[in-house]
Amino acid sequence: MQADIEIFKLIEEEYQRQQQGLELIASENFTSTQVMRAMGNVMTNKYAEGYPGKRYYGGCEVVDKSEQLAIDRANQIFGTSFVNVQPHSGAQANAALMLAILKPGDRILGLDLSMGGHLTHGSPVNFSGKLYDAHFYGVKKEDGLIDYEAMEQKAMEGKPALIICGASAYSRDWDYARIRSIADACGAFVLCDMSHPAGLIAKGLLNSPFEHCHFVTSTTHKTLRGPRGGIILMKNDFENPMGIKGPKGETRMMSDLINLAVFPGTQGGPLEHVIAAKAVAFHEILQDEFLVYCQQVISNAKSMAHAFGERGYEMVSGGTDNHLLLIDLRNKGISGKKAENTLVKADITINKNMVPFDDKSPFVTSGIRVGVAALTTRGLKNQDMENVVDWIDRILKDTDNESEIQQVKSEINQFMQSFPLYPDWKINSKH
Ligand code: DSN
Repeated sequence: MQADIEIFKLIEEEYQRQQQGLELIASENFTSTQVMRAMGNVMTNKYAEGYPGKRYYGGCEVVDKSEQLAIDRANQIFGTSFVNVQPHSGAQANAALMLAILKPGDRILGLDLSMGGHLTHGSPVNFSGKLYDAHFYGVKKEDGLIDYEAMEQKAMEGKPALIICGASAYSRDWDYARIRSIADACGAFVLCDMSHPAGLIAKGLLNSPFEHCHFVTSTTHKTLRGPRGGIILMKNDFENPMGIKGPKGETRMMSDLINLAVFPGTQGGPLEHVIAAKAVAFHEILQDEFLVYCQQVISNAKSMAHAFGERGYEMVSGGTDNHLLLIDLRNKGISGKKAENTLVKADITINKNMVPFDDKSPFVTSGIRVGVAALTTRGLKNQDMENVVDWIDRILKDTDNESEIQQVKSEINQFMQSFPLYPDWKINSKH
């Protein structure tokens, strides 16, 4: 068979792009070489519909062991009693969880997308807004913090079946105990989608949702620094209060309903190579080095907030508790779209983002979201955040100055050579 030169050339190009630029997309990270090795191997060949010990295919005895390792390690990290490691992504995890606990038309209450929420928390263009009756809470105009009073009022009036917390662009921690008490008062379940700060939660650096939220979902590739994928967790399993029975009339536990909602409910064969890579990432998260990494993430984010503040940038909520910042560019007279498109010319990757009470469309936006998880993996420290913000500021101060853009790009490319991404990287069409 002829080697596929085109794709392997593109993989090499993508490696060079990642190596030489400043990666500030808050949902991205650089996974380890052993995680990548676990993702590209013979396990991709295996069909394993079902769960360890209960598969619909023969020959699953090896992948049973690796999937069980992933499950056991995730439970160890989070102190949980149940985890499903099969969701292909965070969106799949949320779809399966909602399928397990809701009926079409049931009411859900999530953080508005334009205030930092996620598509799968009820957006009208997503399954969650099409299948369920989605309502939203937001953040307060005066301080950009979650408006728990409005959440409570909406919950008590609307009696949702599910309250969703967690966000894609919220830089502060959450009061899970308060959300649970609101849910208990209106008879709702609570789902925390911890995708963004999951790594920081894993190492105890942010409030834990597990005591208070019935269900927790996450991606595995953001601050958890694993392969692209999703997981669903519960601290305590419990009998489903919806009265759903099994084939012999037995009461179903929530864990059964969730497993059934992942497979066969929303997915077919699990990606056992990716599950093996999740297990590797979980092994890394259990090490002390990962705590040092997460501490540096938070510290870098605070240094970055300080540097932006010194240069007159306004941050939603005034700063950060986690790995990201949401910057409102309205006082700088530049849109998020223009900022994103200009910064990328200098090899700085961020994303445009709506800010609360935005007057621009989601295609233009008034803000940008920046995160430090990926740069921290590269080895950048507090003093480097000052340089990073300085480069961003030099570009945003004069977005039409092409020679300054090229100058910044060359400084960045030079600087990033000191932080090799994968020093022994080697890929070509023969591999
Ligand atoms: N797209 C991811 C993010 O950037 O936050 C969430 O799905």
